[in-house]
Amino acid sequence: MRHRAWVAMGFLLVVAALVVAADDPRVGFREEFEKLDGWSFNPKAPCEWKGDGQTATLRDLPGGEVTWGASASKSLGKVNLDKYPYLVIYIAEVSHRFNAKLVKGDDKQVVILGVRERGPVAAHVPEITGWSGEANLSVILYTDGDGSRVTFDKLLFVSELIFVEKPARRLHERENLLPALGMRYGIQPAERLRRDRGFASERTVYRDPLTGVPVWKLTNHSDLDRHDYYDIPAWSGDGSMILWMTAREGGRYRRWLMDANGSNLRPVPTRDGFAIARIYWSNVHPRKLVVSGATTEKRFEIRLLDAVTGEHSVIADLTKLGVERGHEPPSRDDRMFLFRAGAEHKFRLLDTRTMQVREVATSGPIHRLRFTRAPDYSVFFNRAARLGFPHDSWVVNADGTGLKKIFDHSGHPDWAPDGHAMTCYAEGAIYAVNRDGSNPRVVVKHNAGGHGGWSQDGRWIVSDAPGSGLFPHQIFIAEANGSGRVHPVCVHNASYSGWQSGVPDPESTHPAPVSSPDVTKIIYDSDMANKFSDIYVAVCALPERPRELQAASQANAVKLTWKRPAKSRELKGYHVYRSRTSGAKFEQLTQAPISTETYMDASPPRPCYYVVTAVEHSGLESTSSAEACSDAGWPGHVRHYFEVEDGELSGGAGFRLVGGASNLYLCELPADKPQAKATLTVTAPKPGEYTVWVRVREAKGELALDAGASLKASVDSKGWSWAKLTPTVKLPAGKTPFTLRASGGATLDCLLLSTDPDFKVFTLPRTFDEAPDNPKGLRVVETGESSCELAWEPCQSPRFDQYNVYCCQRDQCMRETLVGSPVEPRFADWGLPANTWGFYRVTAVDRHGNESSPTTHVRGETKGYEVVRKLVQAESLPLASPLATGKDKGALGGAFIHVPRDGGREEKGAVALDFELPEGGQPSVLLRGRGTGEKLGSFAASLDGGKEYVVNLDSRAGWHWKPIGSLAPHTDLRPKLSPGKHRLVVKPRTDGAQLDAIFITNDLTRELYLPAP
Ligand SMILES: [Ca+2]
Ligand SMILES: [Ca+2]
Ligand SMILES: [Ca+2]
Repeated sequence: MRHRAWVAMGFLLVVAALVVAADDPRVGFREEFEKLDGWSFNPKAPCEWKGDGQTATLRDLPGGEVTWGASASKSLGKVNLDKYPYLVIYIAEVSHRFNAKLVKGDDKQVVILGVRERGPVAAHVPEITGWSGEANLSVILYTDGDGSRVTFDKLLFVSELIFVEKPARRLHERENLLPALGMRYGIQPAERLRRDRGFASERTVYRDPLTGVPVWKLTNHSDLDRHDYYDIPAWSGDGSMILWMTAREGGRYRRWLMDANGSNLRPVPTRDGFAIARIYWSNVHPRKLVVSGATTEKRFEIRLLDAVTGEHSVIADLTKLGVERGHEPPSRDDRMFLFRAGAEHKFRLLDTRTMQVREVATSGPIHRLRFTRAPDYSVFFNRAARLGFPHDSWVVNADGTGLKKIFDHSGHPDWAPDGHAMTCYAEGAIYAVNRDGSNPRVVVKHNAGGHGGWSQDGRWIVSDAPGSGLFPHQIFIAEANGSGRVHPVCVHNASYSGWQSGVPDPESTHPAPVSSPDVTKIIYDSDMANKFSDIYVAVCALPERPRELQAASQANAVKLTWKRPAKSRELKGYHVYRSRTSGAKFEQLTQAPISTETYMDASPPRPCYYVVTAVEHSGLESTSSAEACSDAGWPGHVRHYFEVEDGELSGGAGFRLVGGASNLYLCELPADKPQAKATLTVTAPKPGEYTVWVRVREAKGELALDAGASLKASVDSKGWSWAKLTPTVKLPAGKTPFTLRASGGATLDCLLLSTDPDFKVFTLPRTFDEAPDNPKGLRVVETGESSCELAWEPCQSPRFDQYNVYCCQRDQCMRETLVGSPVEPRFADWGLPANTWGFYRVTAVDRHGNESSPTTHVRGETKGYEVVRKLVQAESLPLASPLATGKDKGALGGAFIHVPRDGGREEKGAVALDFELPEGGQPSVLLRGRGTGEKLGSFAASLDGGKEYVVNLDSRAGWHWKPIGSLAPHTDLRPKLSPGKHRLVVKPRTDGAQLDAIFITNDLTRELYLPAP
């Protein structure tokens, strides 16, 4: 199992020091597990229930119908929840996951979920359940995981919590939504993941638990991965590539690219040794980057860099211009650049057409500096809250005139794409204010907020929230038009940590969402899988579909023409589909997306029906265009679909983002808004008697359609269903307005119009509901100490999008978990313990979400090796002058070593550590320490007299661990050491640098949660 020994030891100390007195007045109910009577068990889930007079252990046994865990339940009698609202369970041991439910009458609710660590865990029962007063309660304690085990020490209801009793996660709160990936950590076998152009896809696709929209976890690496920031585009202008940052090359961030579907992870290509300092996507060239940096001759230049070929061209030589090296994001035409001027109250503006630099005075120290995005190059800055200056928002013209304060606040500011207004966070709300400072207004008040900015179409404000407010731990979009409506997109579950938290990069724990060029996707960061963040993308809309499809009959062929969608910056091309039956059974005619708005179908069967879709570079595909028929007069039946929310929604009707809706959106007709209606225009290709169906959810009462005639259906449905309206309606060819109302409230997805009254409508209006064939030839290619590589035959379906790889610890795969969604027919599972085995199977998924049946299982088994894990206290090593020992409660062993801060000595001493690696290999070396005062705590380390690596410990973060350069755990660049003895030398480089401990390991599956006191 995992190596959590230190964590466990730390916890025992806390618990030993803590005795809950029997007469504690805060305790209203107590179960100490001294006796084990009164408990009952699920007969379908065999388990063992054993006690030792102080604790009770519940263990899942093999057999039975329920193979995923075990449960024990007991009636607790009456508990006064007003007086004792907290349930606290002291867990002495937990092997997998522990959960608890409370039962009151018929109401059964999860109150504690997914606890993986021993210790007391608390839940505020009234807040979670809505129950109050004196209640007759039963408790169900259950474990997750085949063969899982949990040992209980105490179960209490208390009036208030003491300091060790931490509230449990709420549902959706900080839950790792891909638990199997959270269990896989350690060293990625980079050599196994190399592909032709870059590294293999790390993408895993899942559904958000809140809205059901697809979410792509794009990186799966134990070191830090993040995108840049909420106001800096992550996608290239055409949506084909993502620019991101990763520390996987050891120690510090480097800029990498990936394709928009999550494949081909690779460093940004550079040439001639040009060292990139700043990097942004060009606003003009869809696949180019604007970078600044240094040449090998120490010239500082701004360059235009082709992200595909790596070719550079120089935009400006900064060496002689007297500007600072780093530039801010360029103007919208890439012509103007902003530079800070150190601590001075001014900035510099470079016009690359004239190569003139203008100095512009500001009103105080600058915190953020940006163009407003208006065409006049006006500049925004906010003042840094220091030296008595407030944190407020200003604009100034490019020529230095018109300096003006526009708003008294400036939390996370961002500008509309046309520069007409700014938004920022203030007083629990997102505010918008015009560029001249007029009309300050609340976009949405949600009481906790975050980083947010405008979508590139100006329609939305995309934002995030920490664990509080109206949208805890969520990414949401607010309508920028002032309607006040907000649409949750997904749960990010990032920790939102501060600078004192000691997490490796606090900024990477703030999701900082930013949308893609066509606003179909939102990228964000989250550390939910482990402390070292990863990049996620939530799908928030499908691409727009092609317009005005026409079919023209020509001799033996049919020529199709259509119009490019209005919003199509990310468009890769189109797919053309044909069927003999209107509305069903379409086959894809195009293998790869085509880039023209025309298609010639030679010798099709007649009559036949066509639809066209738009596909973006990420692989997302639109819903189908309106149908066209090969023959005039539309022989055969008509079956046409329309999205209800595309209509005009009025009287309190709104739309909502829901993963299960045909195009991710539906129309909401609230029960308490009798005037709510949706009016949409439908087009009938020929006159006739039409039947209308509507796809509904959460619908009650009467659904009424005014289509000139009046149609009705009685609805009563919580889940999705199709309501058939009666009677039929006689429609002319062409357009007819339809108005829909619901007497008891309903949500409406889409509508089907057909001349075929007997049509069996049961699926989504997607044209394709057939799953691809399952992948063939799944086999284990190679296994290592911590990895298992699989391969299979490529999927042949032209609709193929990705594979899903599932893993489980037993062949029934009752609780198998998703571990990856690669696009390649190969996958390396890694971060596995040595000497362990599991079963894998793989499915194929198409662009419409249809998933094939799985392959049969293959068994993968990792190899064993001798694990070395050496934790050495710095204070235990022989110290050379001027090194001295210091004491601190936060240091391991209560002590550390340092160079005392008594003024700039040349010689700072060194410590040497001898260790042995019996099998040799590639060890990781980490230092625990901190800086003091303003300075970094800086050390140099070398192994066996080799190259010196610098490791800088941030003063703000307190005591923390950091890997040494290329001895970082998560890189394949670590030196290979021969079996036997080795020597590590660590030298302080700054006065006041404090070294607490050194950790050396060859443990490939080591979690980076290192020991803390
Ligand atoms: Ca990561
Ligand atoms: Ca819909
Ligand atoms: Ca120590």
